[in-house]
Amino acid sequence: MQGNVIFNVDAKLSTMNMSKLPKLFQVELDRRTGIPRRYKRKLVRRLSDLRGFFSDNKMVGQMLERGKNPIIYEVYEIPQAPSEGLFSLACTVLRPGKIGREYYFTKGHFHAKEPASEVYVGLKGRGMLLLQNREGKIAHLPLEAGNVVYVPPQWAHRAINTGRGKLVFLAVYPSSAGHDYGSIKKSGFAKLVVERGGKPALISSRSLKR
Ligand code: M6P
Ligand code: ZN
Repeated sequence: MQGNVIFNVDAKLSTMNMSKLPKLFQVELDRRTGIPRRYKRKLVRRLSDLRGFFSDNKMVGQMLERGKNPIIYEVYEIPQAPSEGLFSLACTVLRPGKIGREYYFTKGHFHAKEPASEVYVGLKGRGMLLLQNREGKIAHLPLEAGNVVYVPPQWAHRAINTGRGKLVFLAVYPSSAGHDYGSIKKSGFAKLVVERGGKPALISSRSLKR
């Protein structure tokens, strides 16, 4: 079948030599969970890793003291060497839940090396992406099964699970982008997403900070 080439090359992720250009690969996403069947690295973020991020610090402290340290999210990464023109992939599984009234979220980050865009593809569940630029301008967009969100350079981004099930999404970003968590940890996002009357609502972060 000339002119109709189908590639189906195994990822061989565990043996990938990061100093060379990546090989052709494809990877299947598990239909039920959305998780890639092959990945290089898995990150697990528990409540203790998000100390200082949720507005109700006191509740976080009390939970950890009682030995309650739930998994908030997991990231399944298929990284590439940090060279221009390469993309890394990451599938995040953000659990449903709240700390007080605030829904579970990812830490959120600016890219360390600007300008770097990112694309989020919603695979499962319901939630939103909260964005904030360096001038403090804030925006939010739905992030859910079946939609795609484009994150332009210089916007910090945080995923929030406002649904009852897991929120699963695939991110594609330049492998040299890096993560700047410090700016967000220091200043925080200007808005929080909380449950109000059974529905998600955005409120000013100053109104809940303890
Ligand atoms: C997405 C990508 C990753 C990121 C992950 C979790 O998959 O943006 O780069 O690591 O979400 O987000 P965070 O790093 O902010 O905790
Ligand atoms: Zn990013």
